[in-house]
Amino acid sequence: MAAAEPRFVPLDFTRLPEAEQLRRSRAFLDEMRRRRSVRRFSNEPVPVELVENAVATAGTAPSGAHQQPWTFVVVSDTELKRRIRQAAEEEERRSYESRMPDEWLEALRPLGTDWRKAHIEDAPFLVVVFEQAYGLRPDGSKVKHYYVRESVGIAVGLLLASLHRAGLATLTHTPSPMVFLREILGRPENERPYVLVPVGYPAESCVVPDLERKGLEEILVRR
Ligand code: IYR
Repeated sequence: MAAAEPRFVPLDFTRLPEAEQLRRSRAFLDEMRRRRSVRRFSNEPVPVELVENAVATAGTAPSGAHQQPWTFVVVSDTELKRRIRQAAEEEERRSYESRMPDEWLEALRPLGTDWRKAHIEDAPFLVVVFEQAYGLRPDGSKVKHYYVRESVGIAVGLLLASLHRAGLATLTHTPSPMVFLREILGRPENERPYVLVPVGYPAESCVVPDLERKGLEEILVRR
């Protein structure tokens, strides 16, 4: 089959005055500095459009060869959440009790995590992100995908930023191994679980680890 000729259209770009650029840039930085990973959620409901808009925002991410190799499963069903929590806790219990080496447990100590994952049931929504290791044509043949992990990682960054900007709390949770998510959520074999993101409001009792972020001078190199 002959490939179609590439088509180009004018870029939709708005040039901003510098003062406005700085205002927006500083406001976004201030906002993102307040983002924290939350492990204690209330069960207060969340407007579903906030989550769907965040998924749509994630879908604007750049991706290898523009293949958009991602699927976002938004889970609100109580029974599904219960099953996911149970499976995650089974794996996590084994990990914490015997699979994770001491060095890893030691690295996690400041975060205060353990195998219990109540947040999976408490949060009103779970966004389970899948990477499409390859594409599937309608006839079942495979399409090679490029830079899948990088593309999905960028999309998840945008998802988290959107949810935070909408006044919601999130956690990036990667129960390990997490193939059970494909089974419970009935996803096809080309999709691999990438991350599980509980979304909601923090519980009244929510505390977070007393962490500091690296300063700009530690992460930025000027040449
Ligand atoms: N998946 C486990 C362990 C864990 C690992 C890392 I690296 C973290 O930053 C946090 C937790 C859990 O979710 O508890």
